[in-house]
Amino acid sequence: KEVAPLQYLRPGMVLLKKFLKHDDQVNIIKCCQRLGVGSGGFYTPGYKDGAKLNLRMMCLGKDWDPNSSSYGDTRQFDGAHPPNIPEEFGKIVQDSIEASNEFLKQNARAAKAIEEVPALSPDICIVNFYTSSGRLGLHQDKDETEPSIDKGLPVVSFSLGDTAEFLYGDGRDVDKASKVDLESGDVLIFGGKSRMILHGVSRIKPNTAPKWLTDETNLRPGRLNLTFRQY
Ligand code: AKG
Repeated sequence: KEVAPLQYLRPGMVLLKKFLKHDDQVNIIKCCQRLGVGSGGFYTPGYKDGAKLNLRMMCLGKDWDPNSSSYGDTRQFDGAHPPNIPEEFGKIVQDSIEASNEFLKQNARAAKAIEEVPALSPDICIVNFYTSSGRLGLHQDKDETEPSIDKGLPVVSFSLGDTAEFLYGDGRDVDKASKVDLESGDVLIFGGKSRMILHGVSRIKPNTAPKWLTDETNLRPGRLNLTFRQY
């Protein structure tokens, strides 16, 4: 079995480069395209003051409302129920956590501690689509339940399409944040000691999606990101 290169970014944070296989990438995009035009599909979220987020969003499993920073079973603005998380997505999430733990065990000495990413039963997936001008400010994912956050249950993120410049760190200063490219097929996991890191997307790099992916899915220029969490 081919082993994907894994990168240890900091305690609790692992990047699995090109972990999503060719067929997985195509299937995930096609599935999001199908769900995205159905009830509960993509919309442009906005805040009460009229500011719009610089992306299109769809929630699976539960709805996350950026205005109230809370989860619910239906969307406030149209009453739609979020579609279920497709089973095959959940399987890839489990596989990615197992792969991270294998890697962490092998690298225990380098990391100076034995760490494990806690298992996750994702019941929420937020799907974001960024066009080339899309971005997302530094923030923490803190609207899940206290037990979920206290246990450090990870956020698992899939990247598809164009590459994102992803920022992460402990403070709100963008200039001091660390930077890593998230390319199509990459899976990023942050849990444990990194569960509350500040993170965001500073830019999307145009024309970086693999050609085979856009050919096979007709994905428009931009980036699709899925983040799985447990409420
Ligand atoms: C979020 O949905 O909370 C994110 O931070 C998404 C990050 C990304 O697009 O890589």
